[in-house]
Amino acid sequence: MNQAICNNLESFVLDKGDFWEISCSAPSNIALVKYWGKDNARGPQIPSNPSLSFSLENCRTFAFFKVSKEEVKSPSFSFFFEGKASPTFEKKMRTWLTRLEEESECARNIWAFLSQRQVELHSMNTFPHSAGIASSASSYAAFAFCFWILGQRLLGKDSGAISWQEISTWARLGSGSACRSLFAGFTSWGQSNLIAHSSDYYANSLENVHSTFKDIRDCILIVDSQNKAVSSTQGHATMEKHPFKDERQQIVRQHFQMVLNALASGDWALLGQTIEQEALHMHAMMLSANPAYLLMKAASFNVINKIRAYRDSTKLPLYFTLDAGPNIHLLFPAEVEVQVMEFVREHLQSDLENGKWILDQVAAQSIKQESYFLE
Ligand code: 2P0
Repeated sequence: MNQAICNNLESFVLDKGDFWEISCSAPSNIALVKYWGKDNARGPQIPSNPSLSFSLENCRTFAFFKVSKEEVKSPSFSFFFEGKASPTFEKKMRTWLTRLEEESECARNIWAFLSQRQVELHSMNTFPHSAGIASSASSYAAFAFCFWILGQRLLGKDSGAISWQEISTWARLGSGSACRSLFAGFTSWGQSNLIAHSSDYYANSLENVHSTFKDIRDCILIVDSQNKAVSSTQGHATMEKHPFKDERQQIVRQHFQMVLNALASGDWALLGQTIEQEALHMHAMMLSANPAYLLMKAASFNVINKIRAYRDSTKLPLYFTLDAGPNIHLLFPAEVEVQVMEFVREHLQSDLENGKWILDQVAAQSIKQESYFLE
């Protein structure tokens, strides 16, 4: 498991004399049961419903964090995305750290320390921007880990155990779905009587998963990579006064239970039918919001219809889900990869933007001690 692999906290920190350099990579994730709507009355980033996802092995964010050890006369705090200064990300990081300060004493110490130091944050993704892959999930997960590692160093606890729940909580405060990216394999987030120790504050690894799903493939079919007209954060907000708010809660909880049953029993058909229903239900919430909006494109519908027709004729277990965007995640077991990828090339590629797709799979490890930026 991921947790066993990174027990040595010190290995994430390089001592460069006047500076510490902390780096790691974290995976993005794709939800099978969607976090859609927040319960703002109960605190920041509290989900309206339990959600469930798996982490992606290859779609990752590399985070690199450089901080001066001693106080400096002119403290600085800057963010570089793919090597270029990004004031937008810098602002997001500041907002996140301020939010973290309110929630955790350890985070308060970190922010107080950073505000007297020279700080550089760097990130880059292994996947293209706006490809239907949640870069906020992998970014906040990676930086939550880096900040937490610094916090342990400041407390002199370099050799202690990693508190995945605390790091997941910190990531959630950056972006809800990020809390699920701290775990390999399948993950759930949100209080549910169906899962012991489940919480609205952090995610947990889902243990009861049949071996048939352990090497699940996800071919991400890029229909459109333009920025979305309505962000996920805005989308969550439309659920506050949504005319089908109560119905959504009832149905998403049914989906959650059915997906748990399917994952435990190894039932591909139940899993596949339920996740398709769930993805389309979330998009139906967008269509019926006030004001209504539509993130799927004509090609999204073409691709879905072709997937269903191919499944009907071949009886192969391939199913789709969508994130909050137009791109299609095509899920199938590893043993049918050759046939499915032939189908993708022959029948779906013409519907895709520049014929682009990304083949990924369930992550065997979440946080990795690696960096694009260092030798
Ligand atoms: C999910 N999504 O469960 C759902 C399904 C998109 C569709 O979580 O406002 O970026 O930062 O907490 O986590 C996207 O929303 O929203 C999301 P914030 P987030 O993956």
